[in-house]
Amino acid sequence: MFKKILIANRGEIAVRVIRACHEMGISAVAVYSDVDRASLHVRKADEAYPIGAAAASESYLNIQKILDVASRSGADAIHPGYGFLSENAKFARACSEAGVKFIGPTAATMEAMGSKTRARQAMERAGVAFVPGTSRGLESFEQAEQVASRIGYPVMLKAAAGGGGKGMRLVHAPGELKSALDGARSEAERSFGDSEVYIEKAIINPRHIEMQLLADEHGNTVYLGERECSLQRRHQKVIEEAPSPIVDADMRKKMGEVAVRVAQAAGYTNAGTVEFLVDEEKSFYFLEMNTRLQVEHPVTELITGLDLVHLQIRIAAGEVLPFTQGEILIRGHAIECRIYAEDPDNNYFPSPGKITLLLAPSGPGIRRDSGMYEGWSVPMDYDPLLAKLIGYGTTRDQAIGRLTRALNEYFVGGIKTNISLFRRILSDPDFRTAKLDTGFLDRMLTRKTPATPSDSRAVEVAVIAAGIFAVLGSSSAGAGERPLTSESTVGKQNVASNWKITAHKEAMR
Ligand code: MV4
Repeated sequence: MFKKILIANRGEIAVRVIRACHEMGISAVAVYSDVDRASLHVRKADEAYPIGAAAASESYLNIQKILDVASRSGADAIHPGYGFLSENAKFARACSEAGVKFIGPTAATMEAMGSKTRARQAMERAGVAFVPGTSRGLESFEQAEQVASRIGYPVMLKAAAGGGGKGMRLVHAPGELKSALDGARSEAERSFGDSEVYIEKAIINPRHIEMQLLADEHGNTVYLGERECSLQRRHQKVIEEAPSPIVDADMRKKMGEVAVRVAQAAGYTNAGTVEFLVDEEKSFYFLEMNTRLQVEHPVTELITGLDLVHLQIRIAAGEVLPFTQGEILIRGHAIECRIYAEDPDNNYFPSPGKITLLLAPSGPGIRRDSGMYEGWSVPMDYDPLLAKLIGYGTTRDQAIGRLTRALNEYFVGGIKTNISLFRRILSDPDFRTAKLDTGFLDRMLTRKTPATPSDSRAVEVAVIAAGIFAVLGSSSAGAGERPLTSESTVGKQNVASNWKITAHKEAMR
């Protein structure tokens, strides 16, 4: 087993992996950019090394600097987290050449799955259904016209090197095809340096359901159940849940066995996810494979009782999977909210700055994977994901109830967050009856609702009012409560103080 693991990432996922290392008695090495010097993952690591300026290309994407730290620290393995270098075949190869174990699949597997057309060709060989269309790039406009009329409009043009919706064009009629193809090609070239574009039948209002996989290095591959990831805004997941409300045991078995076939066809090892599009008839089609641990892995952990990061580390250390498919049981329901430093009243623009007050939820059925702490300043240089709040229950309704209760306990002062968005989603009738598809969030956000100040503003007003009441309204300050003094005025949020939190609790009752 490894003695020391370098975590080549930052934020909540770096904290998450460090925790797994410590639970396994493994020393954790952090790397950090200049703006991350005081961040939580640096505080929790056993060793921490500066690797450069804030720009990811100077730090978290810099293969040489990360490998230098691996060698200086004597790390046996590297966990890449998600994003950054986690799906970079060049990095995986550089790790193995440096004699450091990359905790993830091989570079060859990453390359095979990294191109959407190469992945579709692998599916063709494995007999796996993918969305009707071509498994190779379009050679000409005439070929695009022929395939489009064969599969029928609307069609979707996609960049082979793309992902996350970039380089995608929905085409409703033949007259639009030429300009859409030219546009998709030039965007693909600009964004990915690869203009290859393929075509698929467009599935209207699909669900995005993904299957978690685990494969050891001895030929054992299992599926751990699916996640419903249809609630996305601009191709960014907002809420994920497991199991999917529309997948029954029979469909789960079918999708799981297909996903295992995909993994075996790709020679996959470690944790991976196969993404499907599911249409209204519940037919499912291979979309793409993700060769990394995903942000939303906690919902699968909660319903299976498995720790995916522990298992990733054990698999990378050469261990055999400690269970068979039949021993994997799914119990209960988990729903995850991605808490972002974004301003819901200003088009969800990032809202960096200092966290001056942090009241975090806990209690029955609540898990919080967080990378923030009170007094920390959220940098503007990276994805503004602050934490993931996961609610677990025996049923979906109980999970919703717990998550709602926890969101009402969550207060992050000093910056804006999207916490109010989740209160809206979880109380939406269509969400509560699981009428979900990839268009759900856009429909909900464009629906007119009475203009209400975002909750954080409302809470701030309540805190101020309660604070004034707490001082002026009561005859004497209670035990441990300091009277209002100049340096602790409420509302300015300059310092967290006992009576302010007391006032906040009053406001939150
Ligand atoms: C599609 C599709 C409909 N039909 N492909 C979006 C990003 C990438 N994961 C694939 N995506 C889609 N591909 C066909 N043939 C609809 C989407 C899509 C989507 C898919 C999953 C989750 C959210 C989405 C939001 C918009 C469009």
